[in-house]
Amino acid sequence: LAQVRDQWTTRAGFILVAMGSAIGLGNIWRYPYTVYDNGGGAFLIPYFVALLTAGIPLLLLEYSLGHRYKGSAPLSYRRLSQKWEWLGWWQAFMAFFIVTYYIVIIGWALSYAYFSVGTQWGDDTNAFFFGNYLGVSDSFWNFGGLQWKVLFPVLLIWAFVYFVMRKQAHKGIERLNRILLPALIVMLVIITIRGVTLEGASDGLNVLLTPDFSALLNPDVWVAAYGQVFFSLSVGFATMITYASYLAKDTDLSNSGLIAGLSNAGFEFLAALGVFGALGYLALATGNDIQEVVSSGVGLAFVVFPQIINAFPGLNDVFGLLFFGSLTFAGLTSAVSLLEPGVSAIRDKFNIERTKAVNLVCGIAAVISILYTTGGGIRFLDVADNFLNSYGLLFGALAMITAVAWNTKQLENMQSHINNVSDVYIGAWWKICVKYVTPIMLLVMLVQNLMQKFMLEYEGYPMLGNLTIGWGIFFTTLLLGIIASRMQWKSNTEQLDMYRQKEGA
Ligand code: ALA
Repeated sequence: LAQVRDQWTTRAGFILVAMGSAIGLGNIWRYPYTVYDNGGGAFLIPYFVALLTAGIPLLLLEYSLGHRYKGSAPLSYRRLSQKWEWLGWWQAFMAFFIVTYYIVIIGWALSYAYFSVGTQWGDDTNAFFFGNYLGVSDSFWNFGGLQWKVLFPVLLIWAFVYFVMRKQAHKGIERLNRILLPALIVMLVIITIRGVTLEGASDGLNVLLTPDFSALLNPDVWVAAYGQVFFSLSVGFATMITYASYLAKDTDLSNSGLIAGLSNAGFEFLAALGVFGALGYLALATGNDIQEVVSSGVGLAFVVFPQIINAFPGLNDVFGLLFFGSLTFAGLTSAVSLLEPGVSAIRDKFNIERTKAVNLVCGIAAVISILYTTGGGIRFLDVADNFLNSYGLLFGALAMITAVAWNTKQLENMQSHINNVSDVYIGAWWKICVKYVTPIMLLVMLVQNLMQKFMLEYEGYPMLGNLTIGWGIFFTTLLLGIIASRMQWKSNTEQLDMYRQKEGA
């Protein structure tokens, strides 16, 4: 191809960006609540089963696709077989739509880092978040106008992200991760130590760690575990294919994958310990039961955490800054990893400069994200997030397995490719997981999810809202993927085909 591919400076640089992509908003507020809601300590069993049989194996599959075929997701799939190019586009479009709201949550975190100084949210943190800050409108279709308090930080985040993305990957994304990731890790460790040493922390930790084994019989718990592992490892977003394509030729893959996958799980667990320790403290300080103070998703970080900070025994501003600062940092390193698949795909296909591709991708994404800064924004965000995560990523992963293992039958070649370059030997377990275990689990989960949600209302939102926003985004990404794959390659297609013949695929 005419353009020189971006390349990470070293293998350590790659591990860093892979970890930065994985460790994100999912680790700090999504994981703690998901564990709590799905059987506490017992959730760790399905979580580790999902991590070892699906998360890490698929992570390695994505690494091997990107590294072997040296391309963005669409180019890598095309080199696997021309008929699968659409899948690369679909996954890249899903990452693109996810980042449009992901950035908005980072904007909230940035605002809250600022509000931490002098605990500006006051005593009623619920009214502050939904009322004063988000200005939530009264019904689903009422956009309620732009919320400048939300829009402003979101635009700041966009400006920063744009500045990082314009530079070549090793100068922009890699450097960002080199600075933010170590800082983030130190901040998370401090939060955890402080969280578990607070008075009453043990009550919170008991709730988190006491297993409810009956939860293991509940299929929803397994669905939640797989969903969490995929989102958290950034599997199914085309990110890891893209990142691995920027690796030098003989770089280890399996060891890097194990490091990234296991450390992500470790940080998830650390964050959960800190958060639950702090919840135990809040329960004690307010004289409530822990079940009463815990809250789900967005609420846990933006309603309950401010309460914890209010009740903090000294240095509350600092703890607030640490918590919301780490949320912002974790979000930023993941957000760039959600934008890169699109940028890389457009550059490969249309043979354009990085800056032009970045202008296009960031420009359109920024405009779409304005929708989520309106009074109705949080509901649209919730529906979009739910549909992309519960269906999009999982269907995408299933299609990826079908493409590699069943249709083109390249799994063995992928395994040899990994083993040729890596320190840790990947055995038959990997093929069994990718070819049989994961697709069966994914199918069961998807059927389960579809039966529950296809015709039902989600979270009591109007049917039309789910159909248009939820399913609308799902099918839009798919359709855009198919259209993009039908467009003419502006780069050297002959070279693409020659590659396939050489590989005998
Ligand atoms: N993997 C990223 C997260 O956990 C997307 O937030």
